[in-house]
Amino acid sequence: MTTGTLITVAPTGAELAKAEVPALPVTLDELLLTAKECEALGAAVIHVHIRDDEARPTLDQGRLRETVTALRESTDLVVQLSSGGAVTDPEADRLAVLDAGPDMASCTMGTLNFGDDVFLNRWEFIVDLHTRMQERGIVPEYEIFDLGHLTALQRLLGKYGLPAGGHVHVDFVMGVPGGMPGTTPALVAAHQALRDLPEGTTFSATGIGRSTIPVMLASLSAGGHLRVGMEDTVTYAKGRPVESNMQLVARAVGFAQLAQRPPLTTAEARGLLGVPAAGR
Ligand code: KMH
Ligand code: ZN
Repeated sequence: MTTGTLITVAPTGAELAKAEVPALPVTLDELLLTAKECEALGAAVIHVHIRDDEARPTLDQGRLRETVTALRESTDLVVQLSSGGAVTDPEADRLAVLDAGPDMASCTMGTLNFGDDVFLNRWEFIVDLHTRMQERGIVPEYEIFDLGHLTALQRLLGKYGLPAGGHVHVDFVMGVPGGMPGTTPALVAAHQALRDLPEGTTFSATGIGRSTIPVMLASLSAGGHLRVGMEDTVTYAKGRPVESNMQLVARAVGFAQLAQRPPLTTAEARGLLGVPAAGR
């Protein structure tokens, strides 16, 4: 059954430089303002990467904890920390992200070329992430950059069981140089492959760069959900830089309403994903 649309905002990422993209939220204050405004527009989940005082990506434990606490105090958003970090982050630091106690964390389902870099996700590392999240009641979002990552997820769930919360949610990250393209046929192929996963598995999708709109439309028409944000897209239209994450969320909300699948509230999103209710 097709429901309303889960909208995730990914406001910062680890790849872009503040000097080149001044609208990128990098301080805690900028992140909180973005979070509150995106929630008011219709976002229900925030996918979080943080930066240090020089705006460089960091997995500093103190800052992660402070960020989770502050987001919980000022929003009802589902707080999803990135365990992907930056391509240079060591596995131990990426696993330690879970110590900050988020509602959710990302879990990338395989290694891939990532532009000129390599985004390393060894099988044993994936198993560690999945089982630690099970133990701690943290709900994973499985990041799928390529079709084979869904096969790896099928293997993971078969060997180690369902995630915390019992519901499987994946995110198709499309259009990364080295992963699947951000096209309708690729999304249809990924959607078809969900048949091999547990009944009721849900998906969202995001298209990097100029693939953002085709992926958004394809996902909505296939019954999927949406992730948008400056982590993935910094050009709004040809020759027009993105002004803010809110601009991207507002566009996604507009498309979702046109599709007659309006944004899910944060409470509805928690119900869908198996994340416990907000404590505020
Ligand atoms: N920054 C990328 C290397 C995730 O957040 O889990 C990994 C990434 C995926 O963004
Ligand atoms: Zn990310």
